[in-house]
Amino acid sequence: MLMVRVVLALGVFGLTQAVGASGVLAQAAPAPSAATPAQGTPDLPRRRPEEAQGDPMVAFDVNKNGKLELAEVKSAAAARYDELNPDLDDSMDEREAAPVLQGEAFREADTNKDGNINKAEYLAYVERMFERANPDQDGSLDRAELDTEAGRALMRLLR
Ligand SMILES: [Ca+2]
Ligand SMILES: [Ca+2]
Ligand SMILES: [Ca+2]
Ligand SMILES: [Ca+2]
Repeated sequence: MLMVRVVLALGVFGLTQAVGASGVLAQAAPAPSAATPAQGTPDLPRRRPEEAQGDPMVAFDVNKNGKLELAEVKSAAAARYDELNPDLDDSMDEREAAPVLQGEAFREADTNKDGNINKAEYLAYVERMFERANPDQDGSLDRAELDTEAGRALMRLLR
C-alpha cells in the first residue's frame, strides 16, 4: 500500500514537471515571433497614402484663412523642389522630377528646353497650374477649387 502511494506520488510529480516544462517552453518560444507581426501588420493596410499626406489645407494654409494663396503654394512648391533635388544644383532632371512631373508635364515645365527643370521653371509652372485651378482669379484657392482636376493636379506638385 505504501509502495503504491509512493509510486503514484512520483508519477504525479513527474507529470506536473513535464507539463510545467512544456508550458514554459510554449510561452517562451512562440511569444516574441508572434508579437512582432501583430504590432506591425494591422496598421499598414489601413493607412492610405492620402491620409498619411493629410489635408492640403492643413498642410499648406500657413495664414489659416481657409484658402491657399499663390505665395503659400509657391513656398510649398519651393520646399518640394529642394526635397526632390537633394544635390541642390538648380537642375532637376527627368529622373529627379519623376514623383511630380512626367512626360508631357515635364516638357511643358521645361520652358527653355534644356531637358532640366530649374527652380524658376518649376515655380513658374506651379503658378500656371495655380491660375488654371483658380478660374475666379481671386488670388486664392478655396476647397471647391482644390477639389477639381486642376486643383488636384496642382497639389501633386507640392508633395
Ligand atoms: Ca491661406
Ligand atoms: Ca539635380
Ligand atoms: Ca529647363
Ligand atoms: Ca479662387
